[in-house]
Amino acid sequence: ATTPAVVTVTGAAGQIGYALLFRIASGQLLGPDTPVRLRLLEVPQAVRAAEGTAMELDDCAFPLLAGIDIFDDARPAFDGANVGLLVGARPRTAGMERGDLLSANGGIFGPQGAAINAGAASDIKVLVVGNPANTNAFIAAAHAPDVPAERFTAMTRLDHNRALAQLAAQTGKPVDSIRHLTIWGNHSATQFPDLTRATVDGTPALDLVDPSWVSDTFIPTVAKRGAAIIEARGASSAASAANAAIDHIRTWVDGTPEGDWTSAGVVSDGSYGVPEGIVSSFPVTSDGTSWSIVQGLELDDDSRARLDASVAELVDEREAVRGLGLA
Ligand code: NAX
Repeated sequence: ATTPAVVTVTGAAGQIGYALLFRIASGQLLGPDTPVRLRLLEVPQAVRAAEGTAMELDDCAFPLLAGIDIFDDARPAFDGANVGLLVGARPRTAGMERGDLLSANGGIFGPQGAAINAGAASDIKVLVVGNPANTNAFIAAAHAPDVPAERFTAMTRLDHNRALAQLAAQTGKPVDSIRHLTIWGNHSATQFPDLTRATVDGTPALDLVDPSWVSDTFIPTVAKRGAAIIEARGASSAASAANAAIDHIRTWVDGTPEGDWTSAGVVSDGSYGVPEGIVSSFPVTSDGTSWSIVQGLELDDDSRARLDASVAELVDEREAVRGLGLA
């Protein structure tokens, strides 16, 4: 039998956690041959709720679930972790200033980065879901000097999947006929969902849709989808976010299919003029171990301006985090 992989999930008692844990335990994260040991991290007041979820996980009798441990302290929670899904975060509440939001999240993601540095397995793969995801990943990476920065990623796969669904609906083609779609920049309303290189059944997407649909409908629909879900559902995206987290890790460990790429927030190496060290979404491929930023794409003036605007927001967040002494 294979040694179980250790998967640490923070915010385990939250709504994304509830949509995520059963899929991990059933084998959808690491495949049907890899047993999983779950480590759940919560704040003390939510540990009881996490215990309830653990009882339900037990009651599924998942053959691949090797055990569940629950923690309210990051150090033991990340001990030996092969995968870290950092979902729990401090949400922005009405009237909260950005500095307060970043401080609260610095207090979460700094210690979690340090815990990963101290005790995670040498092959640790980290996905930050909790918002502001890119900057939270930046903070965590800054507190883990011994872990290669490339192991810290932020989730833009939900934006990517939303973009696939919008383009598929508009062209009347299945989602799996689409290649080479990209989300650039921050996981926020400034993100740039880019169709300039996308193809649908091999035909350039821009030959199939109207330019005004791209700028007036497609880009804002994808960028503001989170708010539209809240408006309709009365709660933020949960199952679709959990699904995207599964997709992100699955692609990381299985590799991207030949002839396609996906989108992920990764630490910039300076590609496309994005300042080195910033966690930005890019077109990326995985070889099953690490992500690589797709090189050599030409950005037209409109694309350049959209990417620059989103990167400016990330630079501002980085400066604010540094100003607060959080990284
Ligand atoms: P919930 O409020 O339902 O759950 C969050 C959980 O995190 C709570 O149980 C809370 O107790 C826990 N938590 C808070 N601080 C913690 C800490 N220091 N250690 C461990 N656990 C802690 O939120 P949910 O809907 O599950 O969303 C979680 C996060 O995902 C939010 O930050 C949200 O903004 C973010 N999202 C990110 C998305 C993305 O595409 N990157 C999309 C979906 C989602 O909006």
